[in-house]
Amino acid sequence: RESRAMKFQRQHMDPDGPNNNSNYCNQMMRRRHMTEGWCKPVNTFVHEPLVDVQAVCLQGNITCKNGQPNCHKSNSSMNITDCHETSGSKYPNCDYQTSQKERHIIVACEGNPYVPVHFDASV
Ligand code: T3P
Repeated sequence: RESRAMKFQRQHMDPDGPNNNSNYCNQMMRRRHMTEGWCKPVNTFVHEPLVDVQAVCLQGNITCKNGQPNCHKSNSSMNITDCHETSGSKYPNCDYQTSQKERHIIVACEGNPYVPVHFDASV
């Protein structure tokens, strides 16, 4: 079965993107299986090398939104794309707004090796 670390990569890693395309989120949310059973309402893709995102687990330690102590904020801003479900989206026709940004990312990390398992926020 899919580990939490692999799930993070499926949901949040796209080192080669973005493809500068307003349909990016519609395509990627479907391709990465986040439109099966429901439309995942908010999801961020990170366009940086995996090693650089994994390294965030060694960077500034902060409290996660859910109160757990294992979140980390990237020292540098990163290229990301935020996908937000539109008001007109209706499952199974999941529809997303695509917004490219440069932000510091906040991820939760777990395990040994200590790797990202959840995307908490961008700031
Ligand atoms: P996951 O835990 O699988 O990474 O918070 C609920 C989900 O929304 C969570 O999924 C992360 C995702 N999310 C983003 O991907 N980007 C954001 O900026 C925020 C706020 C949430």
